[in-house]
Order: sequence, then C-alpha cells, then structure tokens
Amino acid sequence: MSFGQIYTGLIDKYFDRLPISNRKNIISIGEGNTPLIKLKNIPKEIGKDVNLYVKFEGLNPTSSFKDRGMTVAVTRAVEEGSNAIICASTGNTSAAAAAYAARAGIKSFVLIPDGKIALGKLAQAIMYGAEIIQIKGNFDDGMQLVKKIGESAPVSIVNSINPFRLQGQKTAAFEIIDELGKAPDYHCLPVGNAGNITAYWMGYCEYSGHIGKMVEKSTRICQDICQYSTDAVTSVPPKMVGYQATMSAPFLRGEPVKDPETIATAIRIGNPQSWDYAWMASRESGGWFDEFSDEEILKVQRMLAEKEGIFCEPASATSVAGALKDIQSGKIAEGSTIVCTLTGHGLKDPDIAINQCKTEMTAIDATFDAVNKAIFAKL
Ligand code: AN7
Repeated sequence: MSFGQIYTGLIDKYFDRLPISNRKNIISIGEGNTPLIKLKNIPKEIGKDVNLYVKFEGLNPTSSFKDRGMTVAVTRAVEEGSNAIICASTGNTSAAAAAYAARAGIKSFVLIPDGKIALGKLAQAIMYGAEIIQIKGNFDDGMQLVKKIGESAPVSIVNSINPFRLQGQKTAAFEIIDELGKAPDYHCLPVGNAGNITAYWMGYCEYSGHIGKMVEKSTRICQDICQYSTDAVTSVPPKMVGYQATMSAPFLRGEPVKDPETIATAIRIGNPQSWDYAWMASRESGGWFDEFSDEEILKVQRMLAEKEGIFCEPASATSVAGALKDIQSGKIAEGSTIVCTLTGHGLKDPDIAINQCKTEMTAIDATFDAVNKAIFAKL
C-alpha cells in the first residue's frame, strides 16, 4: 500500500474477484489483511525444519474469520433490498452477523445453543444489538430451523449455505499467495460446518488458475453476477487438511454425528452444511481429515500462547495440533511450507483460559517484601 492510503476492506481490495456490483454499496469494517505469522519457537522445540505459518484471523474486526464472509453476504443482502438477516451459530457467525447488520443499519436475528456459547461471543451479540434467540438445542437444530424460517420470513440467511459467505472467505487464500508469492504446500484448518475449508480451496484454485471440478461447481452459483478475473498467479494449490474435535468429527466417522460435544464450542457441529464441497476439496487437493481430543486441543492452544505469544480460541488450535502431529510423524515432510488458520481470538472464550490456570491465584500483601519474595521465588 502506498503512503496516505487507508485500507478499506477485502471487497474493495479484491473487487474484480467478488460478486458485488458497485463499490458504493460496500458494508465493511476493515476486515481482512490479517497477519501471516511465522512460528519460531515451536518448530525449534520439535526439532523439525519447516516453514510453519499461522494466519491469525482472530485479528479481524469481530475477532474471527467470519467477518470475511459477512462483509460480502451483508453487502449483497442490502443490495437486494433486505432489511433483516438471520443465522444459527456456535457464536462467531452471530457476532459477525450482528456487527455487519449494525453497520448496515438492518436487523439481525441470531439463534444460539442454550449455554454452549463462549462468553465473549455472547457479549458481542449483545453489544452489536442482535435479536438473540437461545434455543434448547444445538447448532444443527438451529441450522434446520433457520433454513425453514428463511423459506417464508423476509430475512436473508447469512450462514455459510449463503454462497456469498464463501466468496468472501476465499480472500484469505488470496492474501496468503500475495504474501508468500506462492501457495503453501499444506493448508491446515479446523473444520465445523466445513465452509471455510471449502472457501480456501476455492480461493487457492481461483487465484492460482487451477480450475478443478469443485471450483467450477461453486463459482457457477455466482456466475451470473460475478465476472471473475482470469489473471492467475502461477502456483500449485496446497493439500487441504481438516481437523476436528473427536466427539464432533463427522468427517472422520463418514456420517453426521448426532450429539456432538467438545470444549471447543465453535466446532461443536455434527451435521456440516458444506459436506460434499469439503470432501471435494479434500480429494481434489490430496488432503485428509484427522481428529483431536479436547485435552490435545487445549495443550496446543496453551503452547501457542506460551511459546509464540499468540492467543487463539480452542477450536483454532486444532489446526496447529494437526499440523504438529503430521510434521512429527513425517506425513508432512521437512522443508514444507505449511499455513494453519487460527480462526478466532482467544479472548472470545475467557472461561476456558482462566480454567487452565495451574495455580490458585491468591492476593499477597501490597508490600515491597511480599512482592519481592514472590518474584525471587520464581526467578
Ligand atoms: C473459531 O459461528 O459455525 O468449518 O456458527 O467459529 O467453516 O464451519 C463457527 C465455526 C472454526 C469452523 N473455528 O469453521 C459459527 C460457526 C472457529 C469457528 C470454525 C468455526 P467452518
């Protein structure tokens, strides 16, 4: 970017690759342009020579990758004259929907699972002024209800079944190619509804001029309204690797999971909406799926914070847990370039963080001696 130029969001930046007809209509809060951070200490610790990066999507305006999709979905909804949006959510989609609706001056309805949403995400929905509907059910129940309500009520659905969401989310892959000068060898992601793994694969393929079956199918949905740029950066798209939480792992089971559970509530999803697309992305790219227990996920979440100074939410750590396992086993060879998406910020879920505190926190006297003693005991 040149001197004196303000970043105005991802639609403006990648306008010729997105299905928006007029720049004047853009609803943006400056999403995208998130840092690609090279991990230094963790690769050294495991003794492997790899180029391991994290794309820290927790640094978006509502602190998750959902903002990328929401800027496009809400811009489109408003272009089409909609006055209200609706989504089911494990938390992050609701925060993003509420924020972009606020920015657009329209109403947002969010269906969230009763008691199973991280505190920060609920705080966001409240502050952005969403109409919050808690249901006695999980995300999958909420999603079915939203689909049904969308058939008759004058509300636009902004879950990732809305193809414009994935169009926005694909821009993360563009940014990675722009920064690395090529696609990585592997791209690792946590998988819930599987919208994001689908979107990244679309983005990598489109930007590197590799038009597989999946991209053909998915871009056809937006074909009438989008003139895709044919310029391509010559690059080979990466193998797409998706990781799930063991008790919420339909891609590992080969079928939907009835009562998904995991401490990583963001990905507590048993019936992924982008099931077919995600399998296509996995097969076309030569990737795979794997699963991790809650303990393993939390261990890596903590490791990222303690060793690299990067605080992501539990679901996000699943991508790095997966990459580390596959690097250590040699499935991902030394010398490889790997990007892991850290989908959301750690502050979204303060309860999980505080519960991991190893020692009880008790106050000591506010005297020089007491504080001095406490510090020397740890030095
Ligand atoms: C931090 O907010 O589905 O595989 O309703 O919040 O594209 O679903 C969140 C998903 C990963 C999974 N990491 O992405 C919702 C919701 C975080 C997330 C995922 C989510 P997809």
